[in-house]
Amino acid sequence: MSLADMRRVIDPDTYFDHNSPPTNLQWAHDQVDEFVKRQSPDQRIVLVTSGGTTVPLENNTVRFVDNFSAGTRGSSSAEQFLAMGYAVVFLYREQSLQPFNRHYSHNSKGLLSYLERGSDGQIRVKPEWEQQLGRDLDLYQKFTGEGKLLMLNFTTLSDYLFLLREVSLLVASLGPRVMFYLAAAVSDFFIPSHSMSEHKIQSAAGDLTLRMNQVPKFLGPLVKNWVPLCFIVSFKLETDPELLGPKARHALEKYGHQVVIANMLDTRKQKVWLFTKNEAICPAAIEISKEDLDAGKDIEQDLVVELARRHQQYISDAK
Ligand code: PAZ
Repeated sequence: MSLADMRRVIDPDTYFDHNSPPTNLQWAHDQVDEFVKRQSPDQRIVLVTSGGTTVPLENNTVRFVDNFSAGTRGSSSAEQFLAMGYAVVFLYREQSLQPFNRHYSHNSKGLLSYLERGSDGQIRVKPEWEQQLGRDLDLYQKFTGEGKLLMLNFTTLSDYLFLLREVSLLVASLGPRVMFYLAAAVSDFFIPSHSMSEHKIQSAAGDLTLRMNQVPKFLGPLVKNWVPLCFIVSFKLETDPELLGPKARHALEKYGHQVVIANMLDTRKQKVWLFTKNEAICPAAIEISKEDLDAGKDIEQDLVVELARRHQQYISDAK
């Protein structure tokens, strides 16, 4: 393949011609279409993306590159958006944390530790878990039953990008009342399908050297072409504190969207900074104490309240 071909393949506009859509794309399209039609004309809607994308090393995938994200931010935020009256499309990595389920699915306890057999022989929830589990079950059933929570899952980078574009194009015409809350940890590098080994990479040849291409920057097309009227919140994660501010500012300047939320890997559950056009030098910080964190408070409660406030202002300004 020539260099020119390579460049064409990794251009955001042509990415979709060179990679296969996920098997749930049509299903997701129909679900989102129905979901949107069910909402009232002034309903605020948010697309929350959550969890990490995988990057396969083989077309018949045995091995893949993954990342750390558990989906805590996304699943907790989705609960908070629902509590604040939003309708939520939750685009999440398969087997990562999900709203209302998140307290039970991924801890060291395991499902069986929540259950016991009563004296009547029936299996039941242990009394100490009844209140919390009952509350989460009721909320989950309420929001799904009312058509306010729609969950779509992805695994690979490519699944994610196809689904993101699909949802975007379906909600674009709703304009300012739609928020994009892009908390998923999306890979920066991938191996294009045509450069990948077709079958399982064999070890007989010795060490493995990987060459990965840069993933095209999709925030550009998203902001400019797919959903130019929507309220867009992206996230920036770093491990080097010197880079966080400059990179968040750079993203804001380059894409011109509404908010970049900056967080450090180690402290992401306790502190985030909100960069906006008017707060590029002195971003607003949202922080919770270690005591609050240990007591089970999620920083997303405060974060989402603040974003919803800014979103409401954005909607009013657009009228
Ligand atoms: O999923 P999680 O709660 O473990 O982590 C959340 C996060 C750090 C992935 C999110 O806050 C974030 O920064 N997402 C964007 C990461 C990036 O820069 O690609």
